[in-house]
Amino acid sequence: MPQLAAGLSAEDLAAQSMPDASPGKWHLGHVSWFFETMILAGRPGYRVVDERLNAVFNSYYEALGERVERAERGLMTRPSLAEVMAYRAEIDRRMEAWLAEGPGDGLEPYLFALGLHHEQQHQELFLMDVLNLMSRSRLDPAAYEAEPRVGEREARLGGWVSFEGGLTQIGAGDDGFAFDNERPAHRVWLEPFSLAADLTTNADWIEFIDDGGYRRAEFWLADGWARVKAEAWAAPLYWREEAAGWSVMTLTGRRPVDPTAPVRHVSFYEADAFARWSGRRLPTEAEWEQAARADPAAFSNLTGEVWQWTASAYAPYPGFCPTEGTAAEYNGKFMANQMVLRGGAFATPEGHARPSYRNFYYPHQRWMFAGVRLAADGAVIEETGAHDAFRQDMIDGLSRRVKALPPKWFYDAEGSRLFEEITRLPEYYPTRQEAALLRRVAPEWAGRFGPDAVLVELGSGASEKTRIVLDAARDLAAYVPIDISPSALNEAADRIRADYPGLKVLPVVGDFEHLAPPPVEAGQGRRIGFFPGSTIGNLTPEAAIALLRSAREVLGEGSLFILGVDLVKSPEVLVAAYDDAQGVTAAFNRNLLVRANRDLGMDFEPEAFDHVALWNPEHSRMEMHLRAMRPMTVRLGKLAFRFAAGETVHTESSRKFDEASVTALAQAAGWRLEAFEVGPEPAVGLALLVA
Ligand code: SAH
Ligand code: AVI
Repeated sequence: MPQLAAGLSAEDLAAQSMPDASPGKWHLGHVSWFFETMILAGRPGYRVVDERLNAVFNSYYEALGERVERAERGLMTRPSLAEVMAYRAEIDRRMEAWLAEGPGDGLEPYLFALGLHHEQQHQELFLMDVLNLMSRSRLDPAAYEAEPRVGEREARLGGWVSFEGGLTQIGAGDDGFAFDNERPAHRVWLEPFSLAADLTTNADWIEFIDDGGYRRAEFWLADGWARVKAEAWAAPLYWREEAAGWSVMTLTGRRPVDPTAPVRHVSFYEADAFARWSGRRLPTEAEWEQAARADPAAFSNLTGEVWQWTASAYAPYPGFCPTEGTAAEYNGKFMANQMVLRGGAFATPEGHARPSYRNFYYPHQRWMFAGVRLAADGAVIEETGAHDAFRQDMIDGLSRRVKALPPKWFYDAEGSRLFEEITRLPEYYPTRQEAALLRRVAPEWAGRFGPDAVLVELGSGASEKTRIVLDAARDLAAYVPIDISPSALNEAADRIRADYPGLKVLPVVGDFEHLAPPPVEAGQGRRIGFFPGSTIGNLTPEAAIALLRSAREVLGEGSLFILGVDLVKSPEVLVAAYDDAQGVTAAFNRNLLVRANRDLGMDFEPEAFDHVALWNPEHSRMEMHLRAMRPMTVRLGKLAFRFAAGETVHTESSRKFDEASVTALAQAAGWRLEAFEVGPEPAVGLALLVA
């Protein structure tokens, strides 16, 4: 294992040699060599195209003599690409002649199918290796304009899928192609188990990181922990922490980490540690296969996103019999010290994967498109809650090691009313300060809107500050307030209609993290996004980038965006603003539990939770928590969630910005920062962004 030399960053380490990857032209030559060696060379009197290429394109077949070591393939200056392509063309010609003659009997038809499936495996390896190569360049080059992928990502379903277990059969039957390692089909006994309907996401992974996942030995296998330390692992491969949040190297270049996307490029050790941190485990390969056969529709992205690590060591099935001849070395000789992955990745060629497919890698390897689907013993829940996002978020949030709920659930009618009360508190400066600053900048900024503009407001609430913009932009064609709280939205829309009779008011109840284009009645005028109140600070940095990115796409080229942000200031001022003397913020916080009791039939005792407001300097954010005063158990249907005395549920983060972090955020989302205005103390900022 490499030692971490003093002064060597994780990135420097990543730039060190990569013994597992090969150049693209090696893959091109090797897959044709495979047909020549496995099929053509077996024919009597066959003369190979070029003896010298055998050693170059032999991957790992000891029976075939000398070869270039894998770690040395990167030094492959010759044969040139043209020579490799000429070799491929010659093998294609010979294989076509072979096909025209008709494959012989015996093993030949199987070896031909094996050659095709082998080539498909290398199509994926090619992309893994290209990405690794690109990741080593300081220029973050994009290998492709759009990600080469087999299909669209499937939407999240939520929840767990439970299975009774019992006696079942896994492995490939006699029909159709399968690799030797998938056979023979055989019986296994399974205890009751559940599998997550969805893959583990980047958001889940960031929580693991934020909770010290890579710093706490208690989650790790000994070998994994040794890797963490020796190679300074702090995140999945290709991730980098920037001012605006995490970024990741992809086949389309370096991108902000998409919190909703399945995590990729994690090793078995990381997958296993994550599962332990989650209070769950990895599935065995038999559980995975049984679930995929029994109820594929109950899962999202079983294949087509990432290979999923299992807890199963890669070992022969009972009765395993390697393919005869040279191909005996294909799979069987790797059956020690590796772990099985199931599923298939976005880069796996169509039709290549199947439920019995056994992919395998060493537990420390990370350059594959590998991720996680969690498993658990027994039944986790009886029904999935795809229809009920609040319920799903409650289950997800209370199941975490560090309990957390998304702040958007604060805003039922009472929550929206309490927020309005907060805006009038002496300690809560942001609303007053922002309104004053907006009065100062609105006339000039509104002058840039042009005729028939459409004002699209995110998280509009009572639409009070909106009036300042409406007063400054008298020729607006339409106002589209978007809010998750129907009561606040509709009451505000009625008041605006009454006070601005000429204006089309088109309210949309919805989640601004899933933005839809404005209603057609709004017309085609320039879109002006308006996102005041520092509500953007309630999102994680990654989600904030994703939101601004999608806003840019939905509002279109030439649009403007007015973004309100609260600025970093002294912790005393901040804490007072989130822990007011009258206890209104505490009531706002506890109302989340009142709402859960009413909407989900839960049995929280809101008064048994303390309101906690604290400044987190590491993440530059105010945090609100609800802290259990004593041990308690709360129920959601048949599910029970335990709180230790003093344990908290993290209910909200309010990130505080400065000009640099706002600039980085805007840039990461593809906007240009046209202006940034700061008001008097306690200061908030307003940014004008241009698409
Ligand atoms: N813009 C107002 C209100 C801010 S309070 C102001 O500056 O004073 C935050 C508002 O965003 C609330 O009205 C809440 O209902 C809404 N909200 C929070 N999360 C949301 C989400 N994910 N989608 C849509 N609206 C949301
Ligand atoms: C809506 N949002 C920006 C408010 C904030 O300051 O984060 C919500 C709030 N939470 C406590 N007080 C106000």
